[in-house]
Amino acid sequence: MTIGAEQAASAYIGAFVDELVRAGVRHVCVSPGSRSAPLALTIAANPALRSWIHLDERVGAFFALGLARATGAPVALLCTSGTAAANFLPAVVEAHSAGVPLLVFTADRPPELRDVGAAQTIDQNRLFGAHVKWFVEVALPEATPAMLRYARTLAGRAVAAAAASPPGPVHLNFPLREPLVPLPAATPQGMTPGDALAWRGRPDGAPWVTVTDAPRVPDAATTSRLAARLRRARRPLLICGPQFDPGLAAPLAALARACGAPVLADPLSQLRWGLHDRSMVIDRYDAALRHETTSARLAPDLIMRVGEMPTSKALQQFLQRHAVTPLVIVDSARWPDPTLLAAEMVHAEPRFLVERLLEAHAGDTDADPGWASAWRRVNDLTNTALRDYGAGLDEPFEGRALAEIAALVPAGGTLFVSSSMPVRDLDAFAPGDARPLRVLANRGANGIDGVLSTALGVAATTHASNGADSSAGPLVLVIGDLAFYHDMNGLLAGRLHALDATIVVLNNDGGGIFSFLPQAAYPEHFELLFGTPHGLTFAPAAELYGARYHRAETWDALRARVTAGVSGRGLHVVEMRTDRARNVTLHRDAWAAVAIALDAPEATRAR
Ligand SMILES: Cc1ncc(C[n+]2csc(CCOP(=O)(O)OP(=O)(O)O)c2C)c(N)n1
Ligand SMILES: [Mg+2]
Repeated sequence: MTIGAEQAASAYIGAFVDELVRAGVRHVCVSPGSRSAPLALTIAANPALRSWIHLDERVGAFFALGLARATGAPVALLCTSGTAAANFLPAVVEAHSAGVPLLVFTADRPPELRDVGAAQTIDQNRLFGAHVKWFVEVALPEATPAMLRYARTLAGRAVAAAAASPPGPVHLNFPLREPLVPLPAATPQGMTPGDALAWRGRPDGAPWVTVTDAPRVPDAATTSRLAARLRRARRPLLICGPQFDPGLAAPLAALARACGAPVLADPLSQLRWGLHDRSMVIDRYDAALRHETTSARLAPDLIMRVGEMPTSKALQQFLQRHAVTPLVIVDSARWPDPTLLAAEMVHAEPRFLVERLLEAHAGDTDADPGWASAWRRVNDLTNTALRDYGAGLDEPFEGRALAEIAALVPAGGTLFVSSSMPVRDLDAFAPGDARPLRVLANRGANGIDGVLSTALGVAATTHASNGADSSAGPLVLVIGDLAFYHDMNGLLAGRLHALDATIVVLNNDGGGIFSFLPQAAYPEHFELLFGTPHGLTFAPAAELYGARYHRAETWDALRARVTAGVSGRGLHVVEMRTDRARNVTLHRDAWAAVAIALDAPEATRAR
């Protein structure tokens, strides 16, 4: 039996989508268009796939990024040809930099309609350049057994490539001919068993090809060499930067204890908050290390770092100051060392290495017992100084706002922080505790774009939004006004998909971060080029998208509104106004309060 071209396309796309499901894909963010219709219709018809419609492709891609970050599994994106595809770029860049698995599907004209002035046609070949792990110009649909095997294998390979460590985006560009609707494809009769397999897929829902990506586990020699180094160190220091493996915290905290090493925990390390042993966790280092004598005095003789480069500039300067101290960095495959100080780069999955180091550590350590207690004393004094400083303020202060909001996220919930000051203020001002929290941010490329959309993608997986599908608690996003403005289109997803999220906008009428940077010394052009005031308030934006809106002018109001948001349904926007210039003064006063505490004799007294 011969089948028509339209039916061939249906069989081919059907096989591809069938294999996506068999490989574990569950979510597809779809934007409207006609060239992509055969894929969109096939995806929508598959009950195992959830289609999330997004009118704005840039929003859809960031939403997919959030979904993929939250679920840990590849999430697919689909759009039509032309600039629609180009709008995926910012999120693809972030996914590539941050190691988030995305399957980017773009529909395209077939070869005969390229470079001849056909509508909505651009060169989509390698559109995302070096920002994807794999690019495939997909073959035109055909329904021969060989091409169905190709479609099935392609889907399996794409999912595996996106998920393989380090995860990232892959781009498949699909040339499609008219008619752009799938027609039911009758399965040919009298096929060989092998050909029938290509048409129907393997029995029992098994994937066409199972891909094994064995984790990078360190060998015994590496483990025992590193364990011996840690054991011999007198002043070992562990540092955990941004990382999203929830299973790393417990073994890393246990290793810190076993080898007498304080562990500096970035707010995105998943180590600052949680039920694990937090006795060695240092969470006030950003403020403490701004104090020169403390930063000079607490000199380590071995540093082991896991995760991405931490956010704190004071910590970066501390690493430069102690450049002679051997620095060992552990990462599955990347080179996360902008300091260029690494003396050893260990390419192993951090959790596996840490677990093996813990096993190899017989319990003995040469660490100076005063070393960890000196760090703890500094941490405690800094903690008290910052807490007292914040408590004494009755005016809005962004540092205190981050501490207050972080304290209100219920155990099991997610705190998402925007780039710019929110992530830095969380680092400096929010102490950890025993609540298991997930703390996320787009720190791959540090963009202030797509933050609302990414956070709402995460919110789509929380318990309230998703019923019994998920155990994750509510989501709170803290975002600056420019980042909020940049991604206002993203709010529509909250309304369309009935998501629950609490969004706190710290509105300082511009880019507050720039007042801390050297360009602040150029007042004649500062406001125009960097301060960038806009004079907006976000009540109308909240109203446009059906979000509840409140302006919080006092700490009590902020607490009440965030508490109502996390226990309620729907989108809650809470706006707190701050003043950029005053904010700089308040930060400097906070560092001064810490310096007074660390200058006191008890800061250095041996216990
Ligand atoms: C897409 C993008 N554009 C520009 C920048 C540069 N940038 C970094 S921080 C910042 C200001 C952000 O302002 P806001 O979100 O209000 O946060 P605030 O600094 O006030 O805390 C800008 C423009 C960026 N990181 N990403
Ligand atoms: Mg701002």
